[in-house]
Amino acid sequence: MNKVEQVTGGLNGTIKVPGDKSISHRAVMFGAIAEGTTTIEGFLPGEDCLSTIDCFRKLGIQIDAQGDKVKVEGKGWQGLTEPIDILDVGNSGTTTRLMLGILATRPFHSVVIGDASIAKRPMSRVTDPLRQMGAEIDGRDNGNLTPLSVRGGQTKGIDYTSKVASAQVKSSILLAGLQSEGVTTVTEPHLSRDHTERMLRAFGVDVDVNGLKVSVKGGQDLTSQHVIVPGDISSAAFFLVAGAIVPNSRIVLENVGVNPTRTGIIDVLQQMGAKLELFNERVSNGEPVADLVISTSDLRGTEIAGDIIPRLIDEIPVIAVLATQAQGKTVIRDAEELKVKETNRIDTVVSELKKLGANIEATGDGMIIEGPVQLKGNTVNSHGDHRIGMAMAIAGCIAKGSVTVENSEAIAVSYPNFFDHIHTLSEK
Ligand code: SPQ
Repeated sequence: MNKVEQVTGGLNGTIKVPGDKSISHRAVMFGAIAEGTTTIEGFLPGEDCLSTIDCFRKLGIQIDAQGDKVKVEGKGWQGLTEPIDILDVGNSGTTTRLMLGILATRPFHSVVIGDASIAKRPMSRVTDPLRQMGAEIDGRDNGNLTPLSVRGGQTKGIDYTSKVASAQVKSSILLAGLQSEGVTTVTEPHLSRDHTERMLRAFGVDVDVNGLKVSVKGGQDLTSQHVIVPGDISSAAFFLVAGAIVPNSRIVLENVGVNPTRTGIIDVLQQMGAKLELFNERVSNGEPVADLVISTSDLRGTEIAGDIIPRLIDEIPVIAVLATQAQGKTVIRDAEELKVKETNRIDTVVSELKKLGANIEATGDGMIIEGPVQLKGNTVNSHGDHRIGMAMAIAGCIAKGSVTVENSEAIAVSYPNFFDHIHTLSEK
């Protein structure tokens, strides 16, 4: 549980948000299947990425983790060995789905399990295509829900059209494709984050990208790398919103990843009239990076739908908080995917923000928020979802009175020092 008081003197100062979660997971997994020692700098030591490390240790890989520095002793694809223990992914959907793609081609048996939230999340979006490729996967609800048992082996390439824009689906199938016979192609309806494509190339893999189609040839090996992980824009998003809505604020966020498949939050803030600037734009290790500066802003409502949704899917809970402070209506559509995240994020955002007095309604594929509204203190619950917990804490910075966030421990999944950053910025 954590209590957040209304911030009256503004949020001011400079912070570095922790490493990107998506990139940290991939760096460990790709390092584990690569030949040689992969070193990672800027790794996110959050619970989700630590679950990935734990699973790959159980698969026989030696991994030395010291805070944000990690060393992975890869031994090539053949270096993964049958685990004697269950592979526990904790709360992490990325670990589950990407690791299933790797396990699909390994000639041994393994069992994948996670927490109560993972047990509700749909896995058939990856287990169906992986089975079509030849992997034997079973589990509750005909292989849709954990615990899942996997017996990998000889797999064939697939030409797969995904119904959802999902980097986890795309990555899982591509990873299996790397050790399958022939070519594997994944086509998605809108572009999802492309960290897998970028990092596979850095590890020496040939990846062919043609619009929404990505292909890899089977029989490809990876070579170890030094990976530098930029700050996570999904974590920065909480302070971008806080800086825009808390009066008298100016926050500098250093070293944030600004990969165009992730920057929907920047587009929305600018569309809503926020004072946001990017400095020192550069490319680090194949990923665009910048320093961001946000100041208190007059905001107007907006419409968020279509192609932009996968570019800001994880930011919608905090965008809802932002919209409560904007003049007029904000409409979010085409975001059904929110229903299958750590919680049903349409329901949890709406129920928790209503407790603070927001004018917000759920729709079938998103939500409608009317602002501006003076939020009021109350007790809310993260429902075990890190992004809901952080969004509510940011709402607490502007609510009259104080906001108590129950189950705030969930925040450690992606942003272990989140509350320290709120305190640092409010003391300046
Ligand atoms: O890993 P997990 O639990 O799925 O985490 C979330 C998050 O909010 O941190 C989603 F709940 O991020 C996903 C993201 O929504 C991470 C991710 C990735 O690293 O590939 C891709 C997105 O999911 P998806 O299903 O759209 O591919």
